[in-house]
Amino acid sequence: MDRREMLKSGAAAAGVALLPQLALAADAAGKLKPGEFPPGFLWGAATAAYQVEGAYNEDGKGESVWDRFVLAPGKIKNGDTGNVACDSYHRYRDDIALLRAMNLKSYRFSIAWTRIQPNGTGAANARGLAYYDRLTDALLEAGIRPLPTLYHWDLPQELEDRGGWPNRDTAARFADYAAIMGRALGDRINNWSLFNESKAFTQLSYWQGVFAPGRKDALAFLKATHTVNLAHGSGYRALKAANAKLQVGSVYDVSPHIPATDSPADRAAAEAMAKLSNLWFVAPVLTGRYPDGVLPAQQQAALLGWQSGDEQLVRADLDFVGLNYYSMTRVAASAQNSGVPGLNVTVDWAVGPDEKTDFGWDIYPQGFYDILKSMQQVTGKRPIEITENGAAYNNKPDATGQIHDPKRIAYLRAHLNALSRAIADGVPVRGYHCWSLMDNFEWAQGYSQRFGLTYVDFDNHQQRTLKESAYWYAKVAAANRVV
Ligand code: IFM
Repeated sequence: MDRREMLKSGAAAAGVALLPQLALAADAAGKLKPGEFPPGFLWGAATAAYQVEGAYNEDGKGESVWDRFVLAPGKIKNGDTGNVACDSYHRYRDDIALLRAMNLKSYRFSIAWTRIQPNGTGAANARGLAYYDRLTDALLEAGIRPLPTLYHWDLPQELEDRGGWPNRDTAARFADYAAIMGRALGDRINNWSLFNESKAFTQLSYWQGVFAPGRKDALAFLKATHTVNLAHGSGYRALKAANAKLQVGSVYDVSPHIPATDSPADRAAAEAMAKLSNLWFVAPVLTGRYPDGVLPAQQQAALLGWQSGDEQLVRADLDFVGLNYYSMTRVAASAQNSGVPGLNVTVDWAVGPDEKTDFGWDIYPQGFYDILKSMQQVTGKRPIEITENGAAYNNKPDATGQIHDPKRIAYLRAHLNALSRAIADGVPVRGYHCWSLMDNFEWAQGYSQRFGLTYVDFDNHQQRTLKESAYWYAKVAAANRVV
């Protein structure tokens, strides 16, 4: 058996055997004690390309919208950029050592489209592909399942110049890119995610204007949502055409939407916003239909740029669903229109009575349980993976160099207990990824918000130090229960 063949069989061990595991898990679920997880549960950690890789212009990489956006004055706290970030492009072996130190068996990372197609179209850049080839092989050698996301927000700038996600053609470009990746790594990577948090990036990038490319145009946002759904369909088909055995999922950020008061207006606003945020992507992808009651029915097709036949094109019969959970969302009715026709709402993540993380987000573990139960009504029997959950706490090393982050441990403990309860109550969750493996570039917040289990010293060659929470999480993964 040559090395590549060995890695392929490693891939089988690290990933393909998930279906039998899941059956086992479903069997065991009802018998779980509080804080326990089913046998074979996958423990992991997550990162994303722009947030950790650095090497923003190496080996033929093209410019992404984030490479451009961070240069605009005032967009990113302290003027930070992801040019170097955690330097994972050069230090991925150190990152894998961190995963191993934490007894983790799954690594969720993302692929930078601009390393593969520098301008978003055309032939693959061999040096960019080679990086993900090396990363994949090194993970498999370490017995860790690679779980790549194709799109974690770093659109090639050239595609943005052609209209970005509001331009329907971007869905076809995404499918070309997905096909390249499926052909290049589908022999060793079995589980693929199409998108990360379609809701967050379309709302923040095209509606609120706080993420790259910084557009504030509610109508462009609506078009973007539909192109992203078309790209789910086209990307799914492209991966399956590249290799019919691939298991294809996508990652959705979900959150219970709680009315600010009990008034009928606030309740209606929360309900509409919940549909726009929690269901707007997963529902069309699984059913071919958008949720009713968000856009005025007569205008919906025009607002989305919907064409006849799209009910088939958006469909992707996902093999698994990734869910990210951080906090709840409070919603109130507003006198002003949000820019989206028919939607008069104000939204706030941090006005509840609960304790907050350092980012100011409400800590609400019950919401994790609630949203899993409600999403299961949409996703049915499909396996779910928690693809992100975590908290920003900005603890620094003490005099001995150790990082004590008891609040992160408390946050994770409470959320894992809620997750264990949801699994015991029948939600088919097969894995959990903490956000994040390490401190990294937190988008508009730059390096000011630290989500990592690992401390990264950005002033000292990106030196990595496991935090107290990492040692705790390692014990959880080894014991397969909350400790
Ligand atoms: O850092 C982000 C990640 O890129 C997507 N999900 C939320 C995280 C914390 O804000």
